[in-house]
Formats: sequence, structure tokens, C-alpha cells
Amino acid sequence: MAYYQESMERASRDEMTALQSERLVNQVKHVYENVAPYRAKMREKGLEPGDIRGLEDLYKLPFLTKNDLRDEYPYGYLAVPLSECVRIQSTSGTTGKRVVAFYTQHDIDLWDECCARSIVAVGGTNEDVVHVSYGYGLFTGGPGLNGGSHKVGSLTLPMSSGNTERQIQFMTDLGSTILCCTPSYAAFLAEAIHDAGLIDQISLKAGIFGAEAWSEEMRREIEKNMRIKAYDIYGLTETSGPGVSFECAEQTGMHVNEDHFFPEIIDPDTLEVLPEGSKGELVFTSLTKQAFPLLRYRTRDVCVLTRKECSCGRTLIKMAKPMGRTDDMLIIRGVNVFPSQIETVLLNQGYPANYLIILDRVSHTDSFEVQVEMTEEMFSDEVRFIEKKEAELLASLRAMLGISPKVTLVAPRSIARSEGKAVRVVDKRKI
Ligand code: DLL
Repeated sequence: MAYYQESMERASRDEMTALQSERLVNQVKHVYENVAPYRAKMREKGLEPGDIRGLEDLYKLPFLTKNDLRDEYPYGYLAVPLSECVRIQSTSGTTGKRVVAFYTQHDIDLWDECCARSIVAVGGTNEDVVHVSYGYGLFTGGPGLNGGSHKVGSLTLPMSSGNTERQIQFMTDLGSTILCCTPSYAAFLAEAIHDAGLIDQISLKAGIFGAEAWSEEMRREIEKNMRIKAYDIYGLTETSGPGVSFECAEQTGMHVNEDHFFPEIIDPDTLEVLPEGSKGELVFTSLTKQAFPLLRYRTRDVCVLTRKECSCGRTLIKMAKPMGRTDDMLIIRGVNVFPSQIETVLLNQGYPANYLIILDRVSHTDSFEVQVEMTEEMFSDEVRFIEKKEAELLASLRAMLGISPKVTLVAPRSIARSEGKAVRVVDKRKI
């Protein structure tokens, strides 16, 4: 069994708890001294850094949400001078919805190390060719796995997403052995490789797939079609990106890099911390961040944590595959989409707020349609005018969301009204 940082990945419980406690105390002090909005939140609860003496006091700290971060966009939660930052990454979404995460060089190094742990856990070494087809740019997927691959010393192919033909060409010509991308893109690539009759020329042995929900059935299908082992990886922009947790050879959940991210499961309604093994909302406290340290950040992902012994020898706590969300965020083709963003575009363009988002998974790719009711005036117009309206709406939605839905204008009053909460999303994807 190989490990990237064995002393952390296989630390005894006592060693890990002592380290986490010490790091938490320092992190709280750092945040309190440098992040005014969180200092205000602590003061509201009558807390000072001295009240947090270790993990046993964590429960006293206030929670943070995406809205807190948005309210203070962009610099409110930055904890070091900008001159010490070397990079930003950001969530998908609009200006108003975006979260910008900042990194010092130290933060990048730790993030890369977390991703390196994942690559080594799937059998990666400096002999490997790591093919990174997550998006590069503001999205954390490409940069995260790219950095991890460098740390391991593997040959890194910074492919980014899209251009399937080129992906397959590099894969065959350069002998890619580890593929990193979203599970839906992996399934799509597998099909394209078969269609091109190139499966025997592929040297892939493993894949590191995350950024969206995927089922065990999908894992088995990808493994069979690509002739690889498929592993999960989890993370979110706010905590740095991929590599908060990663799967090992046992493939029964993801080990949390708990020396950097302390996990809790809470009841999303009462906010009470739940015991190990309970299902609830996953919350992370960063322990080592300099630029963007978040304490008790509510991920909105529904999850379970367990500390069962793992055959890989790692002692890091494991999280199950996320089982859903406690908010209305949708992940479509790997991009985070809130129905409220679509509503904003519609209202800005004079449409009524009667719309339906229809999602499905066709040939392993998310199909995404937005049906919008026309106003009575539009309805009486000619077909060509309606097509023009659809094209305009598509352009605005693409600008807002970063991905393109199929836009269909439908007759006034044709979308079913609901007696209770409006049904805005029909998600037919079987995940
Ligand atoms: O998706 C970071 C990432 C990149 C993770 C590459 C793994 C691989 P965000 O765009 O901020 O960051 O989206 C974060 O995606 O709260 C989950 O709801 C979802 N998510 C991430 N990984 C998984 C996974 C990246 N393995 C949000 N399974 C998170 C299910 C996942 N959902």
C-alpha cells in the first residue's frame, strides 16, 4: 500500500485529535483577528478566541453559509493582505451568486498535497500519465488535480474539458494511465472510445471522478466500459476545491483529509451536531488555511461520516457519497445552477415567473431544458419572432449560468400551477 503523506493518512486517533485541536485554536485566532464579519458573529455569541481551547469547544462557534460569503463579496472573508495571495478560484454562477476563494502559495501547496493523496490512493506514481479533463480556469477541478499530479511527479496532461476527439488522441498517443474528469464525461468518453474502435489502444488503469453525484451503477458501467477502476473525489470551491476527501482501493466512501478539514454532521433544521453514523448536513472547518479560512461552513450536502477500520490502512474518517442537498442547488454538467438565477433572467426580460426546468440524463450527459411561458402579447406573434425571442433568452441564460439550456417558449398558462410550493424542477436523472 502506498501513501502520499503516511504520517497524516495513518495517524492514530490520539495524534490526529491533538493535531486538530492545536490547529483549530490557531485557526480561530487567525480568523477572529483578520475576518471582521466572522469576528462580529463570534462577538454576537459572546465568544473570544480564548473560549476555543480545542475540538471540544468547536460546537460553540457560529456556522457560515454561502449567503454569508456572498453578502461580503468579494473580500469580506479574506484573512490575509491581498499582496500575500497568489490565486483565486470561483464557483460557477453570476456576479451576485459567485463565491471567490483566495489562496496564498501555502494554501495552494496544501491543496495540491490533498489531491496528491488521492492520486497515490488510486495507485498513481511518477511513472503515470495523468490526463486531467476537468475544466481549467475559475473551476477548481482542473487546477486541483493538476497540482496534485505535479506533487506526485506524474506526467500531467492539462487537457481541460471538451474536444473529445483530441482527448482520445492524446490518450492513445501519450498513453494516459489515470483519467480525472466528471463521471458523466468519463461515461461519455468511454462511449466515444468504443465508437472510434480504440478501446484496445487505451492504457488507462484508473479514474478519479467527482464534482457531481454518481451512483454505484454508473461506477460499474464506467469500470466495465473503460476497463479501469473508478474512484470518487469530493470537494467544494469554498474549502479549496477537490481533495477534501478521496476514495482508496476499498471503494467504500471517501477518506476526509481531516488534518486540514474537520468534518461534522448536523441536523439542518435544529443545527444540532449528530453522532457518527447519522445522516445529516456536512459541515467543514478548515484547520490550516491562510487566505480563506472558513469555520463551520455548511456545505448543504447530505452525508454520513463513519470511522470504521479501512483495509487500505488509512485512519482518516470516511464520508459516504453525498446523498442530496439541503438547498435547491442543481448540478448540471458539473456546473452549479440555482433556479433563482433563471428566474432573475426571466423577470429581467419581461417574462412571467412561470417556468419549468427539465433535467434528464441522455447517453450519460445531462440534458437541460427550460420551458418558459410567453406573455399573451408574445403568443400572438409570428413563429420567426418567437424563435428570435428564444435565441435571446438562451444567450442571457448562457451568460448567467455558464452553460446552455434548450429554451422552449410555451403558450401562456400552459405550465401546470401548483396549489402548494411551485414545482420548478423536474429531475428525471437517475443518480
Ligand atoms: O465541484 C470541486 C470538485 C472538482 C470536486 C473536481 C471533485 C472533483 P464546486 O463547483 O464548488 O466544487 O461544487 C461543490 O459539488 O458541494 C457537492 O454538492 C458537489 N460534489 C463535489 N464532489 C462531489 C462528489 C467542485 N464526489 C459541490 N459526489 C459540492 C457528489 C459532489 N457531489
